[in-house]
Amino acid sequence: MLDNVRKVDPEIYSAIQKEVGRQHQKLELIASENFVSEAVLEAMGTPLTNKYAEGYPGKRYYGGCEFVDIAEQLAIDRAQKLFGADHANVQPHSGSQANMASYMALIETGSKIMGMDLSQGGHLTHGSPVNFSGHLYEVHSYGVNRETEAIDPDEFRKKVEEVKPALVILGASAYPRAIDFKTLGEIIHSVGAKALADIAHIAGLVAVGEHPDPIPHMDIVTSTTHKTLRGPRGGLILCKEEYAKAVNKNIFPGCQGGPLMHMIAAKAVSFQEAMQPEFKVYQKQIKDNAKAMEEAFRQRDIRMVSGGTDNHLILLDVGHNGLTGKETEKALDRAYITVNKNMIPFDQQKPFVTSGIRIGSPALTSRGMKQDEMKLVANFIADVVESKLDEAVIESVQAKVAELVQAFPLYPRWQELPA
Ligand code: DSN
Repeated sequence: MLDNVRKVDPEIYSAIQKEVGRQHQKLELIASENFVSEAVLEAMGTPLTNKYAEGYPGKRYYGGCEFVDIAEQLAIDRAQKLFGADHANVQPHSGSQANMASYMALIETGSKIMGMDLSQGGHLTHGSPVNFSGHLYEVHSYGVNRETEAIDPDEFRKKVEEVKPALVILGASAYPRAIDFKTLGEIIHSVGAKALADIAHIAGLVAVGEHPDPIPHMDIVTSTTHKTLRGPRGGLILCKEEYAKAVNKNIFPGCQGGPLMHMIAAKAVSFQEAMQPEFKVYQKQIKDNAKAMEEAFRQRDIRMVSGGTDNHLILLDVGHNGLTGKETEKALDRAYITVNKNMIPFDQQKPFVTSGIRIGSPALTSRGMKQDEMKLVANFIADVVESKLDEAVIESVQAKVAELVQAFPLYPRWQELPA
């Protein structure tokens, strides 16, 4: 494998080899990351990357699209079936572009949008001043209740009625609780606003009924394909038939040119995998694994935002232990545990420092770990945090991680790349 890369570009070969080694060697707990199957990996590395196919299946601006049309139509049909949606657009290069095109499809620029506060779990594209969403729209935000650290429908209603936005965006990047799309969707529509759910983090759970379904309650649903859904890196839009034309037009030519046909083929492969019975078992395991970590943390002096989790992620308040997210992320990395620092609701620290650590179970679940291993992992984290990042503890955890990962091989063929 990679013989040609090794010959043509030894520097890139070496970077790839080291990254493959890192993924195997460390415990991947970044909640938005996952490990794709070998089938998805294979589909990405194909000559489909060579094809220009601006337009949509059967209506392209280039000749020679008959075979990539098959791939894209399969991806569309499978996404619609998987999520029970009227229409799917599988071309967004990313979740951000899926969101951009969807906002353009639903509302005029300059209108009011309302998304979850970035510092309370939201995403940059849901209305941050440093993002296109903040440049093109008048942004407002909702947050979580100070006591419960969860969305309170009454507070949400008050905010929505006060601001009267044109569009409200549900969904989050760091929210450990289930989102009640039905109740919140009704509130949004009651003021005449459009409702969009960005389910990037929870798409896999939604696909198999392990999280409340947004599709019947939203005008548009956007997602990435590479988080719990376990597909290649990319975006996806699902919508009601009435928005199909506007969504397609706003992806291409609205904000993208040629689609990435190798990635679309890989998305199709991942949707096929997601329709198999094993995928439901896998998604359930993701939640069970997060719950196992929650239980382990509860036994220790570790505070979880909102007290725990309903999904694949947990937000730890390491400020409670007198630490910052920044230093904890670095210390855990030295212990071979990969996480990211994250703002927690009402955080007193700056975004580059933070009081929180976000952890998620999808990647380790893909590696085959179950509740016992997840409890061990949570206890490794608690050991490091409770010791206040003591170097001897970090060293001892590192040794235990090095032993644990040996039993859960990742991409075995890739581990054998010659130096
Ligand atoms: N960067 C992603 C995450 O980590 O949640 C969101 O796009």
